[in-house]
Amino acid sequence: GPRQALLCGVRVPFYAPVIDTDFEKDLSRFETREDDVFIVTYPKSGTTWVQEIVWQIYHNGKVSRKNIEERYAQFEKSQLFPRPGDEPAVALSSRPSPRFMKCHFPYHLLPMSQNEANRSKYIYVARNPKDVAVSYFHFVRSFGPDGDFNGTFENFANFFVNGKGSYGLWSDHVLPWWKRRNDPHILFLKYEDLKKDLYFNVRRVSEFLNKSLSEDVIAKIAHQCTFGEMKKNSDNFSVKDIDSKPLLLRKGQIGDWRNYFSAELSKKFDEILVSKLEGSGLSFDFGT
Ligand code: PPS
Repeated sequence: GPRQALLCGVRVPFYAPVIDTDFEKDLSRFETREDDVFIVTYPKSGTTWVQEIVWQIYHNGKVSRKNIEERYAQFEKSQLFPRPGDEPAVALSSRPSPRFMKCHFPYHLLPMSQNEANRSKYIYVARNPKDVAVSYFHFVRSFGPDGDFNGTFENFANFFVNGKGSYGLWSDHVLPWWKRRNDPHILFLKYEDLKKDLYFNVRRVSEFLNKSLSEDVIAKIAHQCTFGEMKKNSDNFSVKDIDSKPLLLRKGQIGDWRNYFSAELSKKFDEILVSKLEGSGLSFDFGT
């Protein structure tokens, strides 16, 4: 089907639009609002986690029973980018404020107003690329028969490390966001930091969003957004129309890659991806 491509004889599902420079002209039609919140990531880096944290911050610690897909619009699926075939477009212009959106676009494809009066907020979440690859592998494997990835982890990892996915090379995605980390409308988070100190990071996110919360509410949110607590509401985090499996909450750990990577593959990731971070000040915890 149109959502698939062959790579080294392995079927690769392109369930999201491949990054295309044509998007840029469509993006200018999108009107940002000051109270828009974008959660931006390279896929499998902690999007859902931060979506849930932000939602609870806006709702004073109340846990929603709605699916995360109903609470957030995926920006790529908006009416700006007509998709061939199956998926209906999301009408963003008619959505009430504040609009909660998730997006996997690189920095240059995110709509950003030059005008402070309607400049949205962007929370970028990054995760070490080895764990991202493992998480992504499980994700693509769990698609229905139509989009099934039929390769091994090794196949997938090679496709990932060569930047063949829908969102390009991991380091090309992360670094431009990292460079803008001090812009007042951008907050740069790391998955591994959230894992290590969720309370501190929930407070950071709430301050960034100008939502002042009591220490109790921050502590409550930090507790409710642990992997185990979110897992209790798995149904809220399953992707509809793909499978009923809770694909968005799998293992939730730092360092699971060690169960999948050969020494050689790890070296390849270091040479092609991790080396690109040198001199940028950005580093990751790869777990033990
Ligand atoms: S997606 O499809 O891009 O939106 O996926 P995304 O949500 O970015 O990434 C999914 C991974 O994030 C893990 N996750 C969490 N880890 C720790 N704590 C919490 N609360 C949490 N919520 C989601 C999820 O388990 C996926 O990682 P893996 O390694 O596959 O478990």
